[in-house]
Amino acid sequence: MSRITLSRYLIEQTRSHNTPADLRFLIEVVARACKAISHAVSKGALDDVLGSMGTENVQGEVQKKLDVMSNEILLEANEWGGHLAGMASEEMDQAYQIPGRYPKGAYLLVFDPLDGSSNIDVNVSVGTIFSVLRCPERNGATGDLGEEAFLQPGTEQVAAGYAIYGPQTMLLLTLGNGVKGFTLDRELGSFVLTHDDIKVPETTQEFAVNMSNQRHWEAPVQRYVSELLAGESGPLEKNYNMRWIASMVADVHRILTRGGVFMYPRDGRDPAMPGKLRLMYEANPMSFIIEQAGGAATNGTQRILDIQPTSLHQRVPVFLGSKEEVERVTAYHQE
Ligand code: AHM
Ligand code: MG
Repeated sequence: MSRITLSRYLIEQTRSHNTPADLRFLIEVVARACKAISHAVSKGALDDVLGSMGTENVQGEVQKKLDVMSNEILLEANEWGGHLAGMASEEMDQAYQIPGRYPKGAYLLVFDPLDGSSNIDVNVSVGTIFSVLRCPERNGATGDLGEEAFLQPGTEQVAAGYAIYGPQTMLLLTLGNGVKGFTLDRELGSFVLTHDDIKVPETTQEFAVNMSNQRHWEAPVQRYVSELLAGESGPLEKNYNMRWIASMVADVHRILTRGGVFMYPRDGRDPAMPGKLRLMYEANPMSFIIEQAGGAATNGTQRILDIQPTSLHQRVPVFLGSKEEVERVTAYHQE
């Protein structure tokens, strides 16, 4: 049987679901950038790409060389094609303006260029997360594109995906009709459809959370996790296993493959930081993918995709994965 490449999948989407040609092009460009990032990541110490830049991003996090390189790869790949009105990234304080010498397009691209920064230097899976929105009407305005254009709830995403740079490089993608998984064939240089119609199992016996933060969590999360830990003799009457990779892409990828619940709860240390993960380029794209795969995603009290963003780098608590567990921990927040 002939293999379905990402390009063929996208062309077939245009035929069956009217996916616009410029969106198709956008996804292809992002995928090409992910191949370049995958290549850079795989070189590691050979190309002297490990370690820090000695700079901090807007969130006060130390930037790794590969964080900065990945950001540049995505910007350069996407700025000239005429498909975007602007970009925003974890690694940039403000929205990135498409240089005046290039045409502007209908879409906005938001990304975390290299998620799982703490794993870069230790040869553990990292990834790229991206979200695509439509640029609101600018009514003839010609000045810089402001942050407001990006502040749309996750329900407005027209596409979302992530690339995971692990033992295989894979691209997981949703255009709003299910989730497809493509594996990079390095010899051919193309992403090949290998995982059709991915579904998160509804029930699970696996959870992912950074347990070292336990003492800072709120009561509903304390209760839920203590019930998970109580196992068969506790109220949930089953034993759970725990995994924490500390790369959201890798934890989410495991959940898409074999189920589970992922949590990065609010914690009491800094009221200005309600959780660690960022809404626009981590929680929203991952929640879109998880919902499209039949799972659920909330911030404890609200569906993540319904949250009206108030700033580009806003953080939110995240509970996502198998429906039954996400519903349980969400219900505990309501009691
Ligand atoms: P990053 O985008 O700077 O890499 O931070 C996000 C990462 C997620 O991938 C992961 O789930 C989380 O931070 C891990 O946090 P912790 O260091 O508390 O384990
Ligand atoms: Mg990240």
